[in-house]
Amino acid sequence: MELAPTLLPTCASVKVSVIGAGKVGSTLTQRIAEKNLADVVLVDVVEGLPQGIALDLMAAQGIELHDSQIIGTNDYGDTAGSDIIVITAGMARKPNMSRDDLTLINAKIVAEIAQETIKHSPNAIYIVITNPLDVMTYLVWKITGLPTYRVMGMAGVLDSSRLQAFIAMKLGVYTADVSAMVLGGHGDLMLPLPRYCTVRGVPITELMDSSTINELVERTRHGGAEIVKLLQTGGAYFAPASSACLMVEAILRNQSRLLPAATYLQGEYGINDLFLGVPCRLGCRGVEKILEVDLTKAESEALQASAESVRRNIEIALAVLD
Ligand code: TXD
Repeated sequence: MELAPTLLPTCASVKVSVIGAGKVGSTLTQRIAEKNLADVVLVDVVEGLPQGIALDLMAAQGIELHDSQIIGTNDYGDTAGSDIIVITAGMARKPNMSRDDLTLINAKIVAEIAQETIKHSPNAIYIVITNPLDVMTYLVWKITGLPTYRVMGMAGVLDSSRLQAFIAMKLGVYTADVSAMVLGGHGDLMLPLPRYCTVRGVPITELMDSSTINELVERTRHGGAEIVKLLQTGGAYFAPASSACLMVEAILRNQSRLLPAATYLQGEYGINDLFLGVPCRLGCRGVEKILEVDLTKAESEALQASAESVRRNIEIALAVLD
């Protein structure tokens, strides 16, 4: 049968490659596909794993009613021409491990992935998820040589959504009515900002006493560890996948959303040459703007402490790669 020439300039669709077909990568693939955001290429070193997950997800396509194509592969050639590359590959925490304990092993994995993927998708926007997040994002930027606005890390959306959930649970209100903000590195020194948390515009400082707020702040700081301890066999992945999907959607749909992301700072908040979580405007070009909110002296000092801890770890990671 001869096909009529297409009226569209090309039949190519939007393509997102997810590297790492573990818990976060496979759940993110499901979210992207079921929201019909893009075709997804899922890559892993383990033979059969991404292929099996892709086949399983495709078998649900007729029920979930989406038309995203999902391909599982061990070959980076299949990622060619990706619009977005999400890196989730690497080791996850075990009980009693900090995110920083993953630096040595994950630096090598993430560096190799950055090298392989940029060859095939020089125009992609990168979203890094692997821990320690702020350090791995820096490595991806260094290795790919991309402009800073095209590389970002996902953590602030997750940390903020945890705080949002804890506030909603405590007050017994609808979660989406709560707006919460967490800045800083994705570690124990992260900086939840109760002054900027509201329920439909009402500051939570008017709805809860300070000891309750402190309790929620501490729970947020250790939100990841709380889940690791319960699961015993890995870390959180449903909310991390949802958080990454929100960022993918903001970029692909050019939504100009104000979201916290690990982004490259050049003097903003008095910090230089570091990726750290701050509020950004995300759109089709990547990080389109960094928003500088006023911080008190104590908040500013806490952000600096978080930055210094990330800086020390970047040095460790770069030393491993030398
Ligand atoms: O907020 C955040 N940024 C995070 C980060 C929230 C949750 C999880 N976070 C981190 O993501 C976590 O600490 C890990 O460093 C990563 C991935 O977590 P996940 O829970 O998905 O880990 P899994 O299930 O162990 O999956 C990791 C996969 C696994 O299938 C490996 O075979 C694969 O990574 N892997 C690789 N794929 C491709 N290439 C290489 N080299 C490779 N090495 C391992």
